[in-house]
Amino acid sequence: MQSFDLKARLANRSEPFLFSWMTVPSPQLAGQLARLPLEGVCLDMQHGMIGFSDAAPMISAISSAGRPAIARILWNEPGLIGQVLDAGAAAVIVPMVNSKAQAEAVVMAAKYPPLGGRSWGGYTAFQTYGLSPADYLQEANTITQVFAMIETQAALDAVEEIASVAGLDGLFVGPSDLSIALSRGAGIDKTAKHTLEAMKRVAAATRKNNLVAGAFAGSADVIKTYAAMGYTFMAGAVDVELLQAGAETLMKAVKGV
Ligand code: 3PY
Ligand code: MG
Repeated sequence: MQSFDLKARLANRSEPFLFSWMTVPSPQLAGQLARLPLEGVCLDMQHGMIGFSDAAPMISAISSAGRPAIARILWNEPGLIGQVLDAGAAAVIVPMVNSKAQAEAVVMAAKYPPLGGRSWGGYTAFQTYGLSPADYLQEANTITQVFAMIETQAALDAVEEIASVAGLDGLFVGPSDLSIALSRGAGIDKTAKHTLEAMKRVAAATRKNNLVAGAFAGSADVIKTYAAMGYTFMAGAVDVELLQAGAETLMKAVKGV
């Protein structure tokens, strides 16, 4: 039986919800990260090395540790959305959602009627949430959180329309892709003026529609900057970067380098 209520937690916007970000396919590491003092674990199935057969036991390890498993899937494809939700993911983050129609397609795949048209068969999800199939059908639209990524010029241009799509739970900014797009390929800068201006617009669209404002942040400084703009659902620690930081801290303490 699941011990978290992600929707209720995200409704409390006084305290940001910070989660780690995994690129390495390992259920053991997923279980370890789920026990760190962050509130959830996201599997990056777009740019990490994690395929669905890796993700299924990772989602189970994270859920068993009492944390919500979040999946950033490979692309905006209905089959990929249903697959991770059926495996028990508590939230799905869908990359490159560039129009209202694309956001409607996300909801169609992720939510059961009357909001959408998700296909039935979440056998592992029933177990994860400790619900009978009949109860899962009633609860699923609430317990699974769906985020559309805003990370292109087209998405930014349409962000107010995207945010108005019924059934979306939040928007999630990909500041790397967004800053590349806004600078026409000149650079990646998660806190450049143009990036932050765009993110203010995204945050305003979430506020207007009572959606959760999410973003990939990465470091403490970036988290604080985004939190001050109203972002409350943020990725704060990438698995391989945590290892690197740990090794660097050790070497600095021992050898001063
Ligand atoms: C981006 O910043 O573009 C992302 O997709 C987050 O990793
Ligand atoms: Mg991206």
